[in-house]
Amino acid sequence: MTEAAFTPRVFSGIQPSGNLHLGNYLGALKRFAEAQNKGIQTLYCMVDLHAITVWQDPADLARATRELAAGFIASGLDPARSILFNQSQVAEHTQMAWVFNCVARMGWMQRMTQFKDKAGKNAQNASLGLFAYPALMAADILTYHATHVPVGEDQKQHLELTRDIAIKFNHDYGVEFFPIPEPVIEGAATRVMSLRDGSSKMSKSDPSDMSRINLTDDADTIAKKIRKAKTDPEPLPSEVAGLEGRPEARNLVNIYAALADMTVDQVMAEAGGKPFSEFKPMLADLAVDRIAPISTEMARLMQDLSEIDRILADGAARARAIAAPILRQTYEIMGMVGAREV
Ligand code: AQP
Repeated sequence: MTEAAFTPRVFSGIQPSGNLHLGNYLGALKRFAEAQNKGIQTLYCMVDLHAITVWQDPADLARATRELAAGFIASGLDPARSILFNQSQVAEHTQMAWVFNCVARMGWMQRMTQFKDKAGKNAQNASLGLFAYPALMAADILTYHATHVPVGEDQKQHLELTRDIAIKFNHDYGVEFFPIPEPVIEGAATRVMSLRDGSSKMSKSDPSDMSRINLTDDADTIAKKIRKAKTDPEPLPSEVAGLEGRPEARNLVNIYAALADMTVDQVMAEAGGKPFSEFKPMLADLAVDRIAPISTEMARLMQDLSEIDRILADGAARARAIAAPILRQTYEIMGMVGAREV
C-alpha cells in the first residue's frame, strides 16, 4: 500500500500529566503548530486515557487537561484550524484500542522500552493499561487514518508498533484499509535532555523542578534554571564535532538551535568558542523571549475554563465525525453484525 492513497492528515497527542515542559514544546507542540501552518488537516489530543495508566489524582487530572489545552493554544494551535480535543470525549479511541489489543502480539508489547522504564523493577504491579499503552496509541492515530505523526525521539518505538498493527490488520483481513503512518521526528531538539543530567531525558516526572523548564515558568525562573544548568568547565568548541562526549553542552546548543529556528552548525558559527558564562545568558534571553509569552498566555486562558471546555467539546464533535465512520468500517471488515448502526 502506498501512502499516496490516503489524504495527508496529522495526528499527535500529549498526556495531561502536569509539568508541560520545554521538551514537550520543542519535540511536539512547536512542530504541531508548524504542521498546522502548512495547511494539512491536523488533529491534536490531550491523551487523558494514556495519563491514567499511572495514578492521577482526579482534581489534578482535570486541571492538567485544561492547562494542556491552554498550552496547545498558547503555543500557536488555532482551535478553528486544528481539531483540539480530549481523548476520553471520543469513545472511538477505546473501541478501536480493543480491536488493536487483539491484533498486537504480547511479544511486541514486551519489547517496548518505555514500559520497561516506567514499570521499573515492579512490573508485576504495573497497570495492564501501561502495558497496553501502545495499542491505545495506535488507535489514536489509526482511527483518523492519520498519515503523519510529529513526536519526539522517545516515541519512535511506539510509532513502529503502530505501523506493525496497521500492517498486520491489513494483511490479516486482506484489505488496504489503514495507512502506514510516518513518524515525523525532525529538528535540532527531538530529544531535549534534563538540565541537571545530559544523559537523561527532560521529563514531566523528574522529581527535580530544576531539571526542566516548565511552560508555566515565569521569565526569572526560566533564566535562573538556565544559569544553573549543569555544564562542563570548557568553553563551547568551535565546531559541531567538538560537542561529541559533552552531552550537557550539546543539549544547550540543541535547545538554542531549536528555539532560534537555526541549525546546530549555524549556532556553532555564532557561539563556538564562547565560555558558558557568555553562552548561558544568550540562551536565557532567547528562552525567555520564546517561552515567557506562552506562559503568560496560558495563565490568561486559564482564567476562562468554560471557554476551554467549549473548545474541547467542539473539537471532540469534529474528531468524532472523522473517527465514527472509520470505526464502523473497521467493524464491518471484521464481520461484526450491526456495524452500520455503531
Ligand atoms: N525531552 C523531550 N524532548 C523532546 N520531545 C519530548 N517529548 C517528551 N519529552 C521530550 C515529546 O512530547 C510529546 C508528549 O509526550 P507525553 O506527555 O505524551 O509523554 P512522555 O514522552 O512520557 O513525556 P514525559 O515528559 O517524558 O513524561 P513522563 O515523565 O511521564 O515520562 C511526545 O511527542 C514526546 O515525544
